[in-house]
Amino acid sequence: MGSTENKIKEIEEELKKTQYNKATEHHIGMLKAKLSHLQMELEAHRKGGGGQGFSIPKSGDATVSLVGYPNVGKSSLLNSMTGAESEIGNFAFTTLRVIPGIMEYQGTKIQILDLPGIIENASAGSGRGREVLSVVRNSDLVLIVTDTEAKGIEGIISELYKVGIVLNRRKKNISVKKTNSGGIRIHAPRHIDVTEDTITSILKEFKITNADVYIRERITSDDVIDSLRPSSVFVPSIIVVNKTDVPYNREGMVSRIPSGMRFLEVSAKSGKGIEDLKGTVYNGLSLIRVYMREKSGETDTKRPLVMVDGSTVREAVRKISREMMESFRYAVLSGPKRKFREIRVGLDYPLNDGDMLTIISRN
Ligand SMILES: Nc1nc2c(ncn2[C@@H]2O[C@H](COP(=O)(O)OP(=O)(O)OP(=O)(O)O)[C@@H](O)[C@H]2O)c(=O)[nH]1
Ligand SMILES: [Mg+2]
Repeated sequence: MGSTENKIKEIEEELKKTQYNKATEHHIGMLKAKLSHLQMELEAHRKGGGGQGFSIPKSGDATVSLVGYPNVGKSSLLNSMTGAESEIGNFAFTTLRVIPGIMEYQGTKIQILDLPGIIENASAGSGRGREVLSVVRNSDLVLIVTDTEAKGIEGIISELYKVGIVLNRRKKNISVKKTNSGGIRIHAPRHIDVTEDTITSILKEFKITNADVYIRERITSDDVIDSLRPSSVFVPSIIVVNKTDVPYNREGMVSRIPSGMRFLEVSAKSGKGIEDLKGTVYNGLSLIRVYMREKSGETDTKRPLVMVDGSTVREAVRKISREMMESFRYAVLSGPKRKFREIRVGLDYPLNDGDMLTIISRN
C-alpha cells in the first residue's frame, strides 16, 4: 500500500470515530476535505476503466443501475422489473458483465443495468470494481440493492464517492475563482450552514490560498468539497431491501439504513413491492411526458416524448428532428394540468408532464 493509501485509511478511521456535533463540525469538514483531496490525487494516477462487456450503449429514456454486494439479488430484481433473463445463482459473482433490461412504465422506457457485485475497495480496482463504477457514473438513478441484513451500505456509498459519484445531493451554486493574492474572500448570503473559517480551511486542504468564493445559496461543508472536485456527478439514489419474503428483524435492518436515505422493502422472488419499486424508480427520475398533437387535433397518446423535468419546447423539438428545429415558427400548448386551454409559445417555454404540443412550422 502506498503512503497516500495509508493516509486515507487513517483519516477514514478517524472520521468513523468522530461523533458529529457543533463542536466537531469544523474538524469533520477538515477531515473530509483532506480525504477528498487525497482521493483525487489517487484517482489522477489510476484513470482507466471501461473494458470488455462493460460499455453498454444507453437506450430508452433514462438509465438506472443496480449496485450492491454479491448475491443480494440484483439479477433477480432486474428480471422481475423488466422480464430480462440475467443469470441467477446462489453464490457470489454470478453476474460477470453488464446485463441490460428495459422497464416499460406509463409510456416510458427505462433502461435498467444489472451489474456484477461490488466489494470493498471496488474503486481501487478490486473485482471488476472500476469498470462497474464507470457504468454507474453514467446512470440517471442508482438503486443500492441489499438484502434484509442491510450490511455495508455506507461502504458502497463511499466507494461511489471515491470515484466522484455523489448520491442524493445537488450541485450547489458555488464558484471558486483563483486569484494571485489577497487570500480567500468569501461572498455569501447571510445564512449558510458553514463558517467562513471552515470554508477557508477546506480550500487550504485543496491547496487554494488565494481566491474569490461566490456562494449563492445555503450550503454545507460537504457542498464546498463537492464544488472542488471537478469530476463529480450528482445522482439520485434509493435503497432496495430485497428478500423480504423471508422473516427478518425489521428494526435491525432499519437501523443500518444511513440516515436520510429512502428505502423500499421488496422480494424479487414473490413479487412483493415490485410494482411500488417501479413507480418509485419512475418518480425518482423526474421525467416528463409530452404528447405530440397534429394540427387536426389528433394526439399521439401512445408514444410520448420523454424528457427530464425542466425541459423546454426547444428540447422537445430537438428530439423530433433537426428539420423541425430549423423550420420552427411557434408551438401551441395545452395540457390537463394547465390553467389555460391553449397557449401559443416559443422555444424557451418550460414543459409540464402531460402537456400536448402542436408544432407550427414555416413552410
Ligand atoms: N428468498 C429470496 N431469495 C432471493 C430473492 N432474490 C434473489 N434471491 C436468491 O438470492 C441468490 C442470489 O440472487 P442473484 O439475483 O443471482 O444475486 P446477485 O446480486 O445478482 O448476485 P451476483 O451477480 O453474484 O452479484 C439466488 O439464490 C436467488 O434465488 C428474494 O427476493 N427472496
Ligand atoms: Mg447477478
